[in-house]
Amino acid sequence: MNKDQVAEVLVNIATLLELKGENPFKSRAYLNAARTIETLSEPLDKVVAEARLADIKGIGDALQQKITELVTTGKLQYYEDLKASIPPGLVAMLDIPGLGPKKIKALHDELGIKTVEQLEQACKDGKIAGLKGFGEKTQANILEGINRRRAYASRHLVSDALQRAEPLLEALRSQPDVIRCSTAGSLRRHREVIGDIDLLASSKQPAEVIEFFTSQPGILKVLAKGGTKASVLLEGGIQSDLRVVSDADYSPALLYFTGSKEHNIAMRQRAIDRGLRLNEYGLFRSKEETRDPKLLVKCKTEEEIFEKLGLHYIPPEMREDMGEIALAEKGPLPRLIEWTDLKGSLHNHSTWSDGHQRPEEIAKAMCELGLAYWGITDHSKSSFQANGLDPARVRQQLKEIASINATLAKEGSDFRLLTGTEVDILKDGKLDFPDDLLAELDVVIASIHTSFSQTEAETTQRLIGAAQNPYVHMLGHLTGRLLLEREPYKLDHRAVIEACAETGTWIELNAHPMRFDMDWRWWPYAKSKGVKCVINCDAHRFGEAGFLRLGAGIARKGWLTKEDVVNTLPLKALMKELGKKRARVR
Ligand code: DGT
Ligand code: CA
Ligand code: CA
Ligand code: ZN
Repeated sequence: MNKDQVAEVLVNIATLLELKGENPFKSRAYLNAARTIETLSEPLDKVVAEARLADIKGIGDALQQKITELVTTGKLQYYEDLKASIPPGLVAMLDIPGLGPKKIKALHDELGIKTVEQLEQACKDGKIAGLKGFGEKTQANILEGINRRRAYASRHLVSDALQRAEPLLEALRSQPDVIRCSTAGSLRRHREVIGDIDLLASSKQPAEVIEFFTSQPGILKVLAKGGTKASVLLEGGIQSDLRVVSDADYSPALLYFTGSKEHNIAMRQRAIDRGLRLNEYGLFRSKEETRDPKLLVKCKTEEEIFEKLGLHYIPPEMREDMGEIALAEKGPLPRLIEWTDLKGSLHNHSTWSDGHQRPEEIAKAMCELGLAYWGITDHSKSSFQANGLDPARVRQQLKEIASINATLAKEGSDFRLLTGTEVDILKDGKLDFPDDLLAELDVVIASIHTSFSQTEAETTQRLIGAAQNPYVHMLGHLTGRLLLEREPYKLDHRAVIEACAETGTWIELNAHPMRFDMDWRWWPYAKSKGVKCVINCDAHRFGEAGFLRLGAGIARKGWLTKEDVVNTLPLKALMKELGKKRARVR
């Protein structure tokens, strides 16, 4: 097991101990150990092999034994026994938003509730509201949480869907009977959340392609299998549909199965208005619904179908019936941003707060990826749960980063780390750091991490206040949502966007696949007001640099071009932009 896997087990143990009502210090010890392991600068197996774990602060003999067992055998008997000692329904309840181990234990002890179904019934019977520490509001929240969890269960993050889809698509591409193939549906449109993975292929031997597809690794179950269609359930719980058509039918089928449904309806109406018919089999010269090949308007590509309907090509990400058809009628669409246009991420964390690598390691890794810069914007002091920095530690960090940059310069590298902070916007709208400290930093992101249940007016005012601070470059993850986990807090997007426009403040497109925040639906409005976007990884570890690619996909859904996104600029031009808002007050 690697560091992250070991840390995950330790965190789970902490939660289970809490669920059992064990001494809180015991579960805190596991949490601390998890964090220590995650941020260990040496390879874990080396430390284990040399029996040096117990030398590390916070790891005693008992923990050393357990971690050693995990690393060497990949399992831990203690953890297995602990899991077996708790009704599985209680563990499942942990997924319900707003329910933590303490509350679940109370529900179990007081009312004997062991399953989510029993909990739902108890809420409906009004039995929860009367419990000490619960009340009407909590009862309603739990019920809503249960319903939401049910709705979430059949949806998947686009990152997870891509990870499952890419090997399947690769395999199809290598299959000799396949002529063309692609993803379709919401995945091709790069929606933030996906129902299922739609795949399309063209072939003269559809049955062979179906056979090949259904025998791929990673398939839990073949749900349906015919001569030209198959549905499978993939490991991880995502369903995937493959359709195989003749190559002549490929483009209309791709257009149709890419959707969205609303975009398709608008396209079909457009065809009808021109005395044509558009369906999954093609574009036909007909006033009635048909698939008669004699009436077919031959189109080899999607571009040709758009052209025959008097439209410029619409990239899949824009096919959401949000005005793209009217735009494509007027002229070529703007050239949307590509992820390779991005030169670095401005919002990221290091071991100084809750990140997993040190600035020095990060600089090396991001430079090797070919990026031009990388912002280190750790949390501010109020985010104590994320090990936020006080001003003294920020100034220490500034020195460390200056020395890393000096070394880079000496080595002739053009790559630079940028100093910064993700400063908390406090409950009352004030920032967690004074202006003089913010003025010393290259990049200042202001984000909300607390008091999510304020009114829309309060939250909006908090965000506008932050935008009005001359040292705040951008607002981070605007709505605080966690896709499939936590709903956004309420805010007036228009008012915040307008305040950003007035003050010259940028808005982040947080590219973490659970966030994609600000939502893509608001970017055309922000763009119309002249508000710039910054696509940030909010990376806490190396691998998350890859979020840039996902974030660019969402930016494309928001109709953004390279010019709309600040971190497409090279270092020098970026530094100049970072100085502009501040220059207004000097
Ligand atoms: P999802 O799977 O819920 O994330 O969303 P989609 O958009 O992938 O929807 P899905 O998988 O039900 O259908 C795939 C495509 O087929 C969809 O993007 C557009 C097309 N489609 C599905 N149902 C209809 C429909 O009733 N009318 C039209 N015009 N097109 C449809
Ligand atoms: Ca789909
Ligand atoms: Ca589907
Ligand atoms: Zn944050």
